[in-house]
Amino acid sequence: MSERLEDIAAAIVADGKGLLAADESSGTIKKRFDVIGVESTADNRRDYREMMFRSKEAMTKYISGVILYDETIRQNAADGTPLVDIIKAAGAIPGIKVDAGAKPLAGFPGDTITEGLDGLRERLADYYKLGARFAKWRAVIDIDTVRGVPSANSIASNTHTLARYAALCQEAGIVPIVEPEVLMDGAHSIDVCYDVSKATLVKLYDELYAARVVLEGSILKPNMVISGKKSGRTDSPEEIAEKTIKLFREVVPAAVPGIAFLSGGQEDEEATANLNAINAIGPHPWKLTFSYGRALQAAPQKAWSGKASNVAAGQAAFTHRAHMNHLAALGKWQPALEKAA
Ligand code: 5MM
Repeated sequence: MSERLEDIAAAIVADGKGLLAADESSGTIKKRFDVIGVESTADNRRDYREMMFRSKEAMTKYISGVILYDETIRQNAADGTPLVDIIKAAGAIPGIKVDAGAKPLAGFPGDTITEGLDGLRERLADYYKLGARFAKWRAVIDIDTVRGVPSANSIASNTHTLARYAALCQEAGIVPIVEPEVLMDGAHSIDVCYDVSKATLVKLYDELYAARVVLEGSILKPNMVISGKKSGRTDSPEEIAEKTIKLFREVVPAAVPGIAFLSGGQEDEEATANLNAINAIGPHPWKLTFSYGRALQAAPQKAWSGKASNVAAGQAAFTHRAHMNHLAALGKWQPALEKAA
């Protein structure tokens, strides 16, 4: 594989391929395992992730790269093979989450700031040696119109931090995945989501330019433009696609090679249907694909449920979701394909 940032970024968003976000921190993976009644031990976390990374069809045909957590990038499979080597053997690219999580933003109740810049240059050099060729940093922008959340200071601080992270990544030969997640947890309308996402992305690209980040060697990982979960409204895939693409055409430079969406709490099929609708109204100046965590993993987690005897079922569930999202990334998915499976 070429080591040019532009080539790594292009490989991440190769036609019909997307990212598996398997970078749950210890607290998050424990929550996921609690749901399926599995204890969150290092071995169980390894077994679960090894199951996905050894899903040959998914990893060779549909998944371009995997976002790992610090523990996972250093872990070996049960037979002693580094997990990173299993990912690379499938032709996928190992990546790493480098942020230290979102913390309350002092002076701005309800807003958060993502931490993790201290020592990042040294950590990136270490992760490069461990095989990572891309990284991810997630900024969290909540919406609560009653409380005035997000504040302008939250958007400014988070986008500035994302730009500093992205510049450090590129200095280290690592492609930055830039993730400003506008949460879909609130009671807001799709139009409020549009406005907040637009304010965030306008500021983000200002900051990335100011930090001299080479856009051709970066990937955007955004939310879709969608109503808040507590709004009581379910938007059609067509409306989500139309508003999401309108926003991106206004604010995301064409120099950005790809946009890899987060799923943000959408149901599995919903995330696939929305991605498909977005691609169905192309062509677009950027590749539009998936970087899903929950929407790729909910089904395999349930099918596996911590039992070695369920590994094949877990792999089948993971492969199916990866396949459906592969088709959606090409605008070729149809609901009937879910039933057929
Ligand atoms: C897989 O979840 C990632 C890690 O979350 P924590 O740091 O909170 O443990 C998360 O960053 C994820 O990559 C993105 O939010 C996208 O995941 P979804 O589930 O929204 O597709």
